[in-house]
Amino acid sequence: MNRMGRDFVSLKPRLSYAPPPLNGSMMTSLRLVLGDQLTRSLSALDGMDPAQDVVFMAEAAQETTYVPHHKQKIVLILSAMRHFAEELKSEGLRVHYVRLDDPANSGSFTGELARAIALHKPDRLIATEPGEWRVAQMMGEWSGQFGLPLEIREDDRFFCSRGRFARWADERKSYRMEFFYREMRRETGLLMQGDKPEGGEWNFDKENRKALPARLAPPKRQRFEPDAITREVMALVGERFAHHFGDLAPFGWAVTRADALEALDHFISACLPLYGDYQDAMKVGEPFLYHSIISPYLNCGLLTAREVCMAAERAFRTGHAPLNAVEGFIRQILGWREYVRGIYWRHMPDYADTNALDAHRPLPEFFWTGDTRMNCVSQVVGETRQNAYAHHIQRLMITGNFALLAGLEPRAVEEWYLAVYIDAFDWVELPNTHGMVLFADGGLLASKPYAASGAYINRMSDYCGGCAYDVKEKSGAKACPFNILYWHFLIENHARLAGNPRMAMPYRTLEKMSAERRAEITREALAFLEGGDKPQKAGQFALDL
Ligand code: DLZ
Ligand code: SF4
Repeated sequence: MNRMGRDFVSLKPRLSYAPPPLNGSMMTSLRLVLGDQLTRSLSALDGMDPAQDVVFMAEAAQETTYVPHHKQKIVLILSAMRHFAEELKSEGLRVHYVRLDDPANSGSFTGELARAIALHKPDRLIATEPGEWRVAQMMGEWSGQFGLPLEIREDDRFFCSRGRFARWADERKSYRMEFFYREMRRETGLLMQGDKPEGGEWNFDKENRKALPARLAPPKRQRFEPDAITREVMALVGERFAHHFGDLAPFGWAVTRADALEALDHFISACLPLYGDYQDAMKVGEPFLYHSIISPYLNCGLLTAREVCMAAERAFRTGHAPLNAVEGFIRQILGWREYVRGIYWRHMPDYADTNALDAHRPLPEFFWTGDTRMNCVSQVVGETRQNAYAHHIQRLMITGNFALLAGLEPRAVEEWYLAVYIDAFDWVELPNTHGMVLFADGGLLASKPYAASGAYINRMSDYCGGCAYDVKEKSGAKACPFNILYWHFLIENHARLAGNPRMAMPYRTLEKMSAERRAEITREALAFLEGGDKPQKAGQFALDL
């Protein structure tokens, strides 16, 4: 569970069932492909010599357990890795692949690399820069440890290199996503008319906040039936990670590029046209609505950001989807996704250690069990357990908003997000949770905390109708906890936030409240935070973590 954790495994070579090395006098390169690098055009595979070179892939216990990943997340990554290795082999490439259940598997990248090096005796190692600071630290030691040159290539699956982002960030004091996004639009030409944005505006979000009409039925989502490889991985995960969070089955995620492309096609044809309108809506029993659900594929490499953005742009150009939807979708990928990656690499490792709002409460058990009387939280945790997925507004405005208002410890919240969501890798999860959700970076990433009372949740969802609490009540036993915690959050953080111009309005309202009302808020909030939310079925989904 340690972000900075190193592995101290033995580097002694052991036997492996990987193919034996071929004899030859030319240079042999061992080419590393990590579990989130499953892209055929990966820079580490560039210029591969099929006769000499060997691809290295390892299922590593250290990676599957450093947070208690959702079972479906482990299945997706391991099954996608196995399928990717098979595809490389069918091209005639040599792949050194270590399975998790190989008795000789040492459990770490470093240990498995040592075994592969002993077997294949490469002249050099070639890698693509990893997605995680923790793994980058590990990688930084390999050349010295193994006495071999290690070439680390840029991850050109991203639009913006780390160096490019640093140059952009160096030029300004505060860096807001919106300006970064405009530069990326200009650089890529996506949704541009010459040097002007398509439709005359950069951002159409004002058209994107509609409440979902009660009778609108979102498209049914595709499921991909597990094949023999996936079923084998599911059996392994069921046995080895039974205590991890989340349902193992039904598992319907794509694990191959071909199926991921089909999922992308389905999104573009059936969902994208209404994606913008209902982007922020939430509905009981509709975990996916019009969302793309392609982030797991983008983040492990089955799809590339370029092809996804181009497919969306094509839908606009052919008149299939409106500009507000296409622009909103492209902004998520070309803007937000690239921006958070830039922030991550620019500010790690110190970024993870900040705690600007001095939040220290432990994560409540209901984040794992869903056993709370707050219907909104219970719905989102339940869907997360079932699907390893919740859409952005559920993550931001339900579980995230609760974590922010309740002052939960950033590290605990971050580990939760990293563990439970199928698309969560450190580079994307950390800035989203630490900066956007929790404001723990003090405003580096977001200009204000995304704090909201029950009224927002009621406006954007149908959760409140089925809740034990009353969203209209502001105090007393029935009052919606978000209403009480919202004002308590503002009171507690007065010194830190009252000066923020974007918080001026709520602070003006707070200042008009009587001292008695404020004292009541504090009393009720503390009573709630100290166990006032009486669970209905305590321990039903208790986990052994
Ligand atoms: C998240 C993950 C999991 C669960 N398992 C593996 C694995 O067995 N082998 C692997 O190469 N990568 C895995 N990953 C992804 C890594 O933890 C890590 O996020 C990436 O390698 C990025 O540095
Ligand atoms: Fe959530 Fe409050 Fe609505 Fe209940 S009343 S669902 S706790 S916002």
